[in-house]
Amino acid sequence: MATVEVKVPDIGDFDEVAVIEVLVKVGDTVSAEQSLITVESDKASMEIPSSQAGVVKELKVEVGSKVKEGSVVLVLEGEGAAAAAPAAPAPAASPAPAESQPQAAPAPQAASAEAAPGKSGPIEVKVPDIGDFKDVAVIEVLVKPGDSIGVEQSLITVESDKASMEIPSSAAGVLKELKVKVGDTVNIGDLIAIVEGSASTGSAGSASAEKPAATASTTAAAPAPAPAPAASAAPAPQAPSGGAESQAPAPHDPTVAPGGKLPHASPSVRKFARELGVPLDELKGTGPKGRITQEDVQNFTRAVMSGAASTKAAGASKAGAAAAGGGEALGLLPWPKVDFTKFGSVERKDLSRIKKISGANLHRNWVMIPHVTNNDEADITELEAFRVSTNKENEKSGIKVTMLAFVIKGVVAALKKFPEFNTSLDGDQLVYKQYFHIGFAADTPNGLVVPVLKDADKKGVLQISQEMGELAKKARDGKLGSADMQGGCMSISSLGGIGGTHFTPIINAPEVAILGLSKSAMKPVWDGKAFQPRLVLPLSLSYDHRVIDGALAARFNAYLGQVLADFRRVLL
Ligand code: CAO
Repeated sequence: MATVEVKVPDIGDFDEVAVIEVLVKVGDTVSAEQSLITVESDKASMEIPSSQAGVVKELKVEVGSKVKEGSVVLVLEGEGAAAAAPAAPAPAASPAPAESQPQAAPAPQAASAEAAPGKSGPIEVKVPDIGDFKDVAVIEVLVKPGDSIGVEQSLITVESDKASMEIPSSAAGVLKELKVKVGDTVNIGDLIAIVEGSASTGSAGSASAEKPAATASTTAAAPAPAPAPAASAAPAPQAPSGGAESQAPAPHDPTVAPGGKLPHASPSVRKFARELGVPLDELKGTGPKGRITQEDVQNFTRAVMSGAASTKAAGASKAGAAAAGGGEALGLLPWPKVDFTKFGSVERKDLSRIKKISGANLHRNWVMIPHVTNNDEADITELEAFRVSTNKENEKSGIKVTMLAFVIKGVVAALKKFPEFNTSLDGDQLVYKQYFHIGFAADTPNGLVVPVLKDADKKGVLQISQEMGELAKKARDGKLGSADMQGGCMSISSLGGIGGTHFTPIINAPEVAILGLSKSAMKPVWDGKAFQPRLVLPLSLSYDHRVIDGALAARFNAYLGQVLADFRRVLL
């Protein structure tokens, strides 16, 4: 197999740059344009991509090596290797190289400033010579108006299809105006920002001797919205609407410390961390000068996954972790560990399979859905009389009609009148269902299950009663299939056969409401002239307050009560 040397291409005006990361190892199969090493000048860090595909035979550099244009990075062996010329670096001013010889991004000089060094007043900071690359996408904005910035502090990260690089400022002062935003494309000479200069304004490309080498890690304010691109060659992320000044509040970027400081890491490592959601500020870099390497990010991720470490994660991820079982993630006290045998004899039994499954679901739903319960009552005096007479008439059929079957029909009528109850949340969208499948909680010897009665709108009360009986039997016999428990629009939990006055049922996600029925009882109800003995059914409607307002819930429950009081309303 033929071998080829991959060399450092034109990296701009810089003589020698330090290798701070080696991203591949001997034996790796690399593709054309895959990043091989990260180098760092005193102004920026950048990645040197491979000019061709192949297998790494020999590495010619290591962390700490100094390289310059033409230095051999590694030796590749592969199909394309023989044919491909060594990655002869194209001079910055030459036409773009052939596709098979991608060129690394040159180290950008500090963004050029219009104003003369040392002058105070507004200074235009522009994109410096970034080599042959045209229309590079801005993937991060690292500063915001009002920030005090230093000379050579990184302002933005840009990304071509070959590499990402940071553009540092040539001027010190207060950032007055940003002229770019994430998603913009920029070219040499484009205006990045206007800085209200101070006396310390530096000249374009100047590299102060005292300046620490790691420009990418110098302090910068919280970046503007920076959606993580999927890969370095991914198209530019969608720009947020409006100019930089009118940008929406920045979404949480785990790679930026809460104080707005950029952790000491190269653009590719920050991007990698963003993709994994790793908070870089919580990592200790093992690279030179404490730089966070890709390996550090991987090790941290492994540690979190194995439970050996945890992040100071934001509320959302904490809630997720809590839903997965750990209350510690919510900052709660650990579950009390008690030796019950100290107080008397005990027996231990495993939770049933159903209890384990339903428990995890109930816990998630309780934690993640903001529940509110609306309690109301329905006068079912006439309906109960009708139910009793219906059962008498149908005695021979063997079908017994319970109140639950009527309530299912009543709930369908209410769902039609208040379609928000027949929805599911999907991100920022509500999915409105045009079918009416009603789940009902069934008590079984092994625990709670929720079979779903399909197309309740198309069925009469007798058919609903019959199917409910069959589903309840299947549930008790442990014979419900998963299809029997899927597709529910709203659920009903009836404890009416047992007792209670009201309770708070837990919503069966992704549904947005559940109706709890308690035991109906005769009550004195004032009819305007006198108290009348009426049979009253308690209704407890729990709803997802993200989707349903309290007033709507009260209307739903009141309407359901009216329907149950006079079923002719269903016909209206
Ligand atoms: N008020 C007063 N009595 C009621 C009533 C109510 N709201 N609902 C039912 N009843 C009566 C019935 O009329 C029946 O009386 P008779 O035996 O005299 O005819 C008796 O209570 C038993 O009814 P049932 O439970 O057999 O029938 P159902 O249609 O009401 O319920 C089913 C069916 C499967 C839902 C029920 O058996 C069940 O499992 N319920 C428990 C649900 C549950 O556990 N929910 C809690 C979930 S959260 O942990």
